[in-house]
Amino acid sequence: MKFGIEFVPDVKFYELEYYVRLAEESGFEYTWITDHYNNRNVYSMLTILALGTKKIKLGPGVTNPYHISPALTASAIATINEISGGRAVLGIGAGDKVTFERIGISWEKPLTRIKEAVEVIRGLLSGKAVKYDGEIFKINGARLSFKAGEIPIYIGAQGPKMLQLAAEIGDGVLINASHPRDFDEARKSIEAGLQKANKSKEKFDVVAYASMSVDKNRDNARNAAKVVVAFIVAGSPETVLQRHGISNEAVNKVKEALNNAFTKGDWAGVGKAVTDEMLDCFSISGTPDDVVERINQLAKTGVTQVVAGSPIGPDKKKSIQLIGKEIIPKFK
Ligand code: F42
Repeated sequence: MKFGIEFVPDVKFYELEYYVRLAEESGFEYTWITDHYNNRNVYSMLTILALGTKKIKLGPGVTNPYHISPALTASAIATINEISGGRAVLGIGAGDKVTFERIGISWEKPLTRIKEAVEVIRGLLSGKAVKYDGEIFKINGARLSFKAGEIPIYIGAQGPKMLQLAAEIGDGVLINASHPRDFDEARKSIEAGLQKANKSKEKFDVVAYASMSVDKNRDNARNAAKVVVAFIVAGSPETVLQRHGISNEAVNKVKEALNNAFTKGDWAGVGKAVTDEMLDCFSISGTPDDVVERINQLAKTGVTQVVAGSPIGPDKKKSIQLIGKEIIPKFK
């Protein structure tokens, strides 16, 4: 089992560098940096991380093929690969509808756009001149002027078609989920995609990109995850909520609590609306032993990498060290 860690670049570069170096020292093999227009630029931050670390693999988790051209994505990730001495990984997904609306991007044909973007990026990273006449992207003999090196491409996916596409064209898939039920379901689409592309599953990285919260004290860990889980519940598709038996009534209570938090500052109300089932379904939260047990369950569904996503724990520094000391060694 490989371990990764997610960071949102909503902190100063030196703070992000501190946490990623701590994660590297704690045994994490990957760090994935989120990409939304309103946070600090993902590639600027990855440059700092590439210079400040020695072995951790690093990349966007995930960028998207809407707000910049795939040619720019190829150039940016190849630059990170050069600066980091060959440690870059590219995570790319359909992007986030809500943030796109703010910058006037319409979320059209995400599957087609991802497929074409990945094909263009792979062509450019191979060093050859790319001629591509796609439905969305038209490339007329573009070529990078420097060697990119080998860069794995992972696709962020939840829906069945995107999961299948990720297996067909990607080196891995980053799935925003924390529960074995979700991966049992995802496995069908992944296997269909691998079969269609005649690829072996041994080389394909199935990544549980999970909300995680670890602490020696179970209650502290689980309480720290409540706000993140509330957002996940509020944003989850109907199919996922039904899969976990979360009622519309319970979801509406969470949405209402979030609304009150934003309008009246009542964040305590959010904690009350998030149930234990929701925490179990949409996060990996608890003591190190609880987390090890869940990761073992995920491994049985074919997961090969677990990414510790927000909040990581009540105290980020202590939780990163705790994962390094009491969880990662159990899977070496
Ligand atoms: N999004 C961000 O913007 N920034 C991030 O930092 C970020 C991190 C991240 C990490 C892990 C992860 O798994 C996702 C992450 N995301 C992030 C979200 C990501 O960008 C996507 O929004 C997320 O993965 C949801 O995408 P999805 O896999 O569910 O695909 C969407 C588009 C979907 O609805 N898919 C469905 C499906 O079945 O896969 C339907 C697809 C569809 O629209 N089909 C149409 C059709 O007609 O079939 C259109 C067909 C066409 O040509 O596109």
